[in-house]
Amino acid sequence: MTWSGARRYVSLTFMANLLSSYLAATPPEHVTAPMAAYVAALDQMYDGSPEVAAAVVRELADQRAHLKLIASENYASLAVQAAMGNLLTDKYAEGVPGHRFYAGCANVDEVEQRAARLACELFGAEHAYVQPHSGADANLVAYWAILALRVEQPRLTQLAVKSPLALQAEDWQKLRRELGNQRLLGMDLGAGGHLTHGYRPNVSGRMFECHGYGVDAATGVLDYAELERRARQVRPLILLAGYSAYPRALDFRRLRRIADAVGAVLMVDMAHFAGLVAGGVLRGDYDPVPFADVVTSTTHKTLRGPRGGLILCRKEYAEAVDRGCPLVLGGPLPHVIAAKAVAFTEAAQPAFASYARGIVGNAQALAAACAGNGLEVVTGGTDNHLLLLDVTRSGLTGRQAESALRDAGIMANRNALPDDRHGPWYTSGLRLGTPALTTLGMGEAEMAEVGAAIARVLAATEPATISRGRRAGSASRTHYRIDPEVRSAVSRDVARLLQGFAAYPALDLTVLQRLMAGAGGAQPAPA
Ligand code: DSN
Repeated sequence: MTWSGARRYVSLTFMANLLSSYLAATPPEHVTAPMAAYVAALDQMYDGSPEVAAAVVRELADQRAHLKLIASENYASLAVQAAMGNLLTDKYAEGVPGHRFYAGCANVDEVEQRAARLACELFGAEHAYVQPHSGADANLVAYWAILALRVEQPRLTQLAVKSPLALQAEDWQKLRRELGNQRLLGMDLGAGGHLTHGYRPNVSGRMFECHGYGVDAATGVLDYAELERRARQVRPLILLAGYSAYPRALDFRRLRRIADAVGAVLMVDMAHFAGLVAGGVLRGDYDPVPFADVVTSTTHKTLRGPRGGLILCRKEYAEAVDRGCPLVLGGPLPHVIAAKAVAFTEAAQPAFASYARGIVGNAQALAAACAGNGLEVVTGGTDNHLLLLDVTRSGLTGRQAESALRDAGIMANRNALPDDRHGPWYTSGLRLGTPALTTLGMGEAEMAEVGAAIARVLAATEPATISRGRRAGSASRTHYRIDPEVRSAVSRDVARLLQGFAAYPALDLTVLQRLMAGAGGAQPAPA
């Protein structure tokens, strides 16, 4: 850049000087590395976009002010965040370590190999692929890897060619139809499955002939005998296990037997409970890795790493899975892979095992507190990190319950229940998870308070009455009225509870807010 170019560049930046303000206002003995690093990062961010820097600080304030019970969320460590926010984002590295389509990948190779090795060690897996950008990507790569190995490869061998590129147009069309004509058997979305497990509006529901299995209508628990009957009837290529809203442990030995009985590939999506597997809570028959052919996961839920995906598989699937790019993915995200390596290192520590035990203990304590306060807990409890409440009795929809809780400082998400009469948008259920509160250090005593607070809010909330139109006079499924006194009292209780359990305690929110407010008038620096 020429001198005048540099001057022009500087003229477009905003000079907030957050770091120098922080250092000037803080006695040296009170300056901490996490605060200095965070303020310096915000300073850089502010130069690019003051609005984004401000949103980050507002988000911290928001996270500090609410009890986070969203089962799929957590608080990734500052080390994980720092590993994600750096120049590794610049690098293209399509391919796999040692075999890339771009020059200069030595450092990315090192990071990716480390992450994959750590993932194998953590889960006792034969092979790990750490490139998927998300759980949805991981599932798509896994599906296509299974299709490649089980459908495409035999056909290519039969036709004596090595690659689909060598096929005649007619054979290629035939193979494409064959690839698109396979059967997937996964848990119904309404029973707690995931939308990438064959839901029609998702690509998974379009590329397979999809069949679903549910839970027992009376108990809400998976009925393995019925699942086996379904599997024998459908004879799927893939039997898929895993969930995003099912509160019980799955018996993978039994699922393996069912898959073997019908010649299916057993694929498990452990996105929600990977941290419980890594922490040794779900072991033996409840650990999917020894039983499944392919296991997919996210890295940011109970596993507490960066937002991203992961695939573990048996050796025979390794080559197909490693072709995730170009199969599904483009270039990997080396900065996120670096953060996965940090997270896997953290998850291998003994402290993570006690964290995982704490998640489940807290979920069970929260379920007991909810039930003890008159709420209906689906299946009567939980074996994992989440529980489901049926809010029908309160006369509310899940949507109303979710909003009323948020008003009182409690963040959870609505969730459809099996055969939900309110459908997937309004729902009759609430999903509560304990990974985030456990990260904050809360224990069973706090769960008792949280359960009581939830019950109190729901008891003090009622649906509003629709005043106009076709449904005038009937109960709204969206609007509600919450007793303002209860709302204020619970908000106060939540604030008091959170005072002892701050998210990111190494960060001084008041200082960050003061620095941002001081920078509010920052102008583009004069050229
Ligand atoms: N959206 C995630 C969840 O909340 O379970 C799954 O993708």
